[in-house]
Amino acid sequence: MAGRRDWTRETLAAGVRAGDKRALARAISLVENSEPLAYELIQDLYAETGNAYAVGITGPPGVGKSSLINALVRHVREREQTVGVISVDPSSPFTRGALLGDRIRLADHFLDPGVFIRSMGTRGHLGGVAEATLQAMLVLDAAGKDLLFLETVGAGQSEVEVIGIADTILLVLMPGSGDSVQALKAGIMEIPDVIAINKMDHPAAKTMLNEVRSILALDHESSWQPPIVLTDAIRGENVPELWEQIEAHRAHLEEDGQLETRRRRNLAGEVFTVAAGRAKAHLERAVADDPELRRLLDEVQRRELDPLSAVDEIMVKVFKVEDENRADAA
Ligand SMILES: Nc1nc2c(ncn2[C@@H]2O[C@H](COP(=O)(O)OP(=O)(O)OP(=O)(O)O)[C@@H](O)[C@H]2O)c(=O)[nH]1
Ligand SMILES: [Mg+2]
Repeated sequence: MAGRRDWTRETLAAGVRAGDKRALARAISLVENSEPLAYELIQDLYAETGNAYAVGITGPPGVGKSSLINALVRHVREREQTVGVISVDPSSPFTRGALLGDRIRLADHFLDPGVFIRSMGTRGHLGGVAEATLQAMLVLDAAGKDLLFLETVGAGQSEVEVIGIADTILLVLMPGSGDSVQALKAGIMEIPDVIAINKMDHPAAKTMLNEVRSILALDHESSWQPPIVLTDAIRGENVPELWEQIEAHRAHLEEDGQLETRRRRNLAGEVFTVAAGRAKAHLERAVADDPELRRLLDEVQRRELDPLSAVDEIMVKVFKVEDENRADAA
């Protein structure tokens, strides 16, 4: 039995390929901690990925995302599909297995060899949330999981970046979560492909359904109209119908090569997001370590130097790039 320190690049890659739970757990811990071995592992495995279908599940806190994932996992397991689940909790520091609530909710599946579940804290990951999540998803993809479920809370910019790698995005709402309806209306959440209104027993469920439906009706352009499904995650009500809608979206994407287009766009987006995250971290370090750069910021504050001139100097000094427009004008 390989102990904690015994994993090598080769044994870890072999363990991941075999879907060994200990190897997967170790690989994702390495990812969380930005360990060099994680990068090497992804290098080795990347060519073998792209087979899993990824469903992103997002929505406000407490609407029942984890409960719904639990019910969906049960449903797809009945159909013999294997699943990897990553629950991202950007606010929590690294804690293997993170949230107690999720643990209990997803405990049904812990002994099932066809299911791998992991909560991931990402605060403190050098490359940010998107980078850590992308790598964890690639690990589970390489492990041969048919389906990947990725849970994120909320719909802020960083969550959108995280969920951006999913093939199908499921937005979970519950009656009374008015803020998210507002966000949908404002177009902040132009992301969902399928919408679940969970806790359908709630007296306001129908009202919410109509509200969401009327917002979606404003969009006449898309070739895909997000279906809305009322669900009860605890009793499993309408979970098969929800899964059917997710599969319908998948079929829609696969129909005319749209899935490939979307994945290409998603991966390009991830590369840019991760590169931008690294560039920002590099910049922050450079400013912190360089009194001259810090002085520039002081000068901006004292109004002795305008902000864009400071930017120019920083770009030249830190990234060795001249502003093209300005260089042309000069
Ligand atoms: N009545 C009812 N309760 C539900 C339903 N789905 C989830 N719950 C309950 O709602 C609470 C939150 O459920 P979770 O599945 O943890 O919700 P979540 O969206 O994953 O929560 P966070 O990850 O903390 O944002 C739990 O107490 C669940 O038991 C449902 O369909 N009906
Ligand atoms: Mg949850």
